Amino acid sequence: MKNLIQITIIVTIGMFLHSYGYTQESTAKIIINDSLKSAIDLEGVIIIGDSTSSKTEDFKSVEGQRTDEIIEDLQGVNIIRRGNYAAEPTFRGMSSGQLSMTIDGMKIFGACTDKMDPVSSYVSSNNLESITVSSNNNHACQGSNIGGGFDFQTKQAQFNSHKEISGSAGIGYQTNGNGRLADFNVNYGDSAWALNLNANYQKFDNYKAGGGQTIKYTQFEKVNFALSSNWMPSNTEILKAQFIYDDAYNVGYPALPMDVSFAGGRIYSLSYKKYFTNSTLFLKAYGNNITHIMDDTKREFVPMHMDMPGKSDTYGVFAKSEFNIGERHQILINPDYYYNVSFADMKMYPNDPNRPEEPVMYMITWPDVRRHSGSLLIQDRFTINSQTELKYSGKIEYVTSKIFSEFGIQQLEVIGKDGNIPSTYILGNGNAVLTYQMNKSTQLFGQIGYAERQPTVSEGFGYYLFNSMDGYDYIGIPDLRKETALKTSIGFNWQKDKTVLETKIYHYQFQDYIIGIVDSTYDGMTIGSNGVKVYENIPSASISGFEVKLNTTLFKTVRFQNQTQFTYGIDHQNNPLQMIPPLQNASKFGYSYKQVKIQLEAVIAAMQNNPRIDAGETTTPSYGIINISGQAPIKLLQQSTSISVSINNLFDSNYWDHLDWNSIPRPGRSFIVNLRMRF
Ligand SMILES: [Cu+2]
Repeated sequence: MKNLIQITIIVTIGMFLHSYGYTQESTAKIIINDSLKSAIDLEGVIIIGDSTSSKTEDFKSVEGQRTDEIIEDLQGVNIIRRGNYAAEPTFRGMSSGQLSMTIDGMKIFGACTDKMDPVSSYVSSNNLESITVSSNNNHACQGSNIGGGFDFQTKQAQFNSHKEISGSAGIGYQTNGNGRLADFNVNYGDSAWALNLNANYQKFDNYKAGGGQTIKYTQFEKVNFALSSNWMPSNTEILKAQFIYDDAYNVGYPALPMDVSFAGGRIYSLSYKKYFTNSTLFLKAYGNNITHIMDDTKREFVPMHMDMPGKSDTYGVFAKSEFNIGERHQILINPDYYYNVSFADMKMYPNDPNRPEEPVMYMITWPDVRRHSGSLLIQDRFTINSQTELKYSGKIEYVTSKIFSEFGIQQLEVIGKDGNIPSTYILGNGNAVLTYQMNKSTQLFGQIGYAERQPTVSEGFGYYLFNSMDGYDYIGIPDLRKETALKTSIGFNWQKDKTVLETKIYHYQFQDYIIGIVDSTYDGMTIGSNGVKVYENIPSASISGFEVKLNTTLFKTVRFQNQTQFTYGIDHQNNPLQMIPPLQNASKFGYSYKQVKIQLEAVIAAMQNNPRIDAGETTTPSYGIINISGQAPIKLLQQSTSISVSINNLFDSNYWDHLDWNSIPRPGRSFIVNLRMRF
């Protein structure tokens, strides 16, 4: 009832405010994901079909927003929260192994057996240039997977910038959680050299949920530096070097039994691009080293203290060559190789005063799994006629993984598995998108694809990984079959003047869907666990849904955006799949006059009464929240300065999303103030 009243209030206020507020520009259809292009050519990458992209200027309505808050705004995207930091992005009810996540095309695999460190946690919001979310895994040189992927494009150093040295610095404060934020960016660019340094710092204490209850273990501290440098040795060549340094300390995870004392990422790359008359060649070599240390020393009532470090090292190289065959075919060839090492272990310290002789116990949870992957993608963008275009692609990937820890192999023998045999998969992926420009304002598209993925390191090799959502220890199986899916989507875009309407319907039909199934022949190892689940292939599953987005102008001065999304997922026995978001609607009203901007946002989520009970899910009530923000220029020290003030969760609602693990309430009302100076 309370929720119904709130929703009514939200809608009423929304209608009333038709005559005020706004900021969001229409979604960028063109992503200039290579900022250097402007120095040479102006043509961007055009995303065709079933994808969403967002440029920084579009989503950054509020200064000081965090990366996961930005991601959550994207169409088809929801986030899984286990705490206040590093939420895990999902796309249409698919997560982790079903999606690929890359930063500037680089493959990165988190080092946490509990998914506390999704790839997005290693990019800071002020270093983000754009995010592309695509249902077609082939477009952006990503790994084989089912659901598509996210690519996070970072800021690049700009040549010939309007000033040789330019940049910005900002500080912010958030009342709820005592959040302190600071960031800094400086760019140097002449005609041949460019350098960009970006820094970001955040520190939060525990936040309060709506109503005032303090949510313990929601604190975190994070620092991120990114350096990118570009050099143009000639008019047609660019050489880039990039380094990202990211450290997080003392990160609480209230939905899990453990926190993180340290999570660190070192991400580096070198790339080369050459423009020819009718083609381009791009080469990139990269590496990243991710360290993750979980501990429970800050928790009360720990029956057995544990140390759980993990690491993931990835090295890769890929090439992309684009060229034209005749007038109608634009070909992309993309060979790709990467190597990943994943290792995680745990030490358990018994502290039963009656049994002081109990020794420290040791276990390896990711047994030094070394994975090699090589793939080749070929794509043709075929212009059939002036109205119709067909983009089709095929990708083949060979991937092999082997355990290198003797101890890990012995552990598997205990449960009757031979860990000496490498697990090898040949993965085939194919995709076709047909777009038809019906008339000046209407574009239709239809997409069909077939996709295969290998099991993740946890699904294939995890050993007694505790899942605090359902309370089971999970065991991976090295000889799981690959998961496959047939996927289709259709939709249309309609655009006239400043109004854009985008609609999509999609369906994914899985075979050999990978999921944990209770196996009562094993006993749980974690104290208090419900038992053991083993990863298995179930015969089938499906996910379907729709997305609608409207962007328009009301009363000439107010920008209005409305996004609706719905996902429905079931397994072969018609039981609901886990982590499926309910119907959601988000509206934004924005008003801007000169440099003053005001925005009102209303988010409504329906109840989710279709939980997967055996995954530990419960029904989730509906909720509605309102956020308000405003930004204005001020004069300070003769510099261009702006101040922004926001109120998040205006009515202090006590709510949580269906995808928030163990129903931990999200933050209540919070005031945020941010001061930014540009030079
Ligand atoms: Cu972790």
